[in-house]
Amino acid sequence: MAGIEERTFIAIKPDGVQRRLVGEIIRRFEQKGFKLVGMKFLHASEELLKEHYSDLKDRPFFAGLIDYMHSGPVVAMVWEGLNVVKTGRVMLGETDPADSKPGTIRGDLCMHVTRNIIHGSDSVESANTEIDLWFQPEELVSYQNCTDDCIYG
Ligand code: IDP
Ligand code: MG
Repeated sequence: MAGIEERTFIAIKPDGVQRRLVGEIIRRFEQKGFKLVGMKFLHASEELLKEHYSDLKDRPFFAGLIDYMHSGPVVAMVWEGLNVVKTGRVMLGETDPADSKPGTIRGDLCMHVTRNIIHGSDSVESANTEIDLWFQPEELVSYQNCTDDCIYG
């Protein structure tokens, strides 16, 4: 089906890892029906994080954001599926957990904008840039998902 190969970059931030929310977050993407095509656990360098958040470099919270993201390991993932960028953002909720509806990851699992546990790409273009930044091409696994007929018809 057209569009089912769209990809997004999702990262569980250091607070999500420390709070043992890795399984809960992965469960939500799996149960929705998205396909995992890349995943690694790493302590990201400040250089990588500054590049990842380069659009925000002039914001007053930028230094604190980099310190937070560098405070511990993260889980970096690539998920694939129909409208995964947009739907992924809906599943995350709003940037500020206080504005996020119940049922969303941020709405259910966190409290403050500086500790909002998860990153998700905001457009197909930024998803592709972020995937290229965080993953080598050979780290993305190509395989057939045998549930495609059940999920997409
Ligand atoms: P997003 O993560 O929902 O895409 P962005 O605006 O891209 O939100 O901001 C990136 C990250 O920067 C947020 O997830 C959050 O961790 C942090 N952030 C955004 N706005 C603020 C703020 O006003 N104060 C402190 N941290 C912020
Ligand atoms: Mg963003």
